[in-house]
Amino acid sequence: METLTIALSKGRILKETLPLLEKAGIQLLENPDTSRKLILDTSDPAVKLVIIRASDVPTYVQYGAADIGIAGKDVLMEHGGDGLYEPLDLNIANCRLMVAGRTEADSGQRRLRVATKYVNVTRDYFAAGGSQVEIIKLYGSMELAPLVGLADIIVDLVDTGNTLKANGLEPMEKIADISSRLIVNKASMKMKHAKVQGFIDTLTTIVNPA
Ligand code: PRT
Ligand code: MG
Repeated sequence: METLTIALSKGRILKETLPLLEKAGIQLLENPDTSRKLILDTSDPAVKLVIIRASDVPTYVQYGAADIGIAGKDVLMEHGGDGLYEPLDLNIANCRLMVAGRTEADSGQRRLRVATKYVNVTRDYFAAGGSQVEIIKLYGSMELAPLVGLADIIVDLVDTGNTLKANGLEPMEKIADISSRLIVNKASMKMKHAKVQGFIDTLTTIVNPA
């Protein structure tokens, strides 16, 4: 039997993906919140989900460890598009990638320090604007960096803006609108074409009903 392996992350992406899969007739056989399994069976014996870190999803799909993945555009911009097709915007887990800081941020003569986990995107964004910045790579809680003097500004995701506000930070510039995308391994697209294309078509109709 030809199987389809779909990689995605726990948390908001899984939560917003499950209703789409259900409309496609695919249900999880166990509760992902309580299960410790990393490979989840579904009601379709030919479809399995693998649950991994959000930032690892493009890597699994690029190398063919999963045929299909669901990843935020932020993660895809940072990873680059090697070995991947990106056929469908799922319009879930929407937010914005922004520059934020304290309005009075002023580094004086030295280069602005920017804390972010999006090192590649941040470098390209400031380079395109002609600014030389020093980038400080963090793995989380970027909002803390300006408060403790680690950085002048941050590049992070913003949804409601409540996290920025709670930490005395303000949105300054929008880098990109973000949503989650379906990504497909290029070899799977060839070798399992009917199955993969069928899945893309089904989800396309669910996400963009005529
Ligand atoms: O932690 P890990 O490395 O496993 O991954 P992750 O933290 O990136 O995973 P997860 O599940 O938190 O996010 C997965 C994806 O969800 C991201 O890659 C985005 O594409 C998408 N997404 C959508 C968001 C948000 N909205 C979001 N608001 N991801 C994170 N946030 C965080 C943001 O970083 C900030 O800390 O929420 C906070 C801001 O929210 P507001 O509402 O206070 O503005
Ligand atoms: Mg997280």
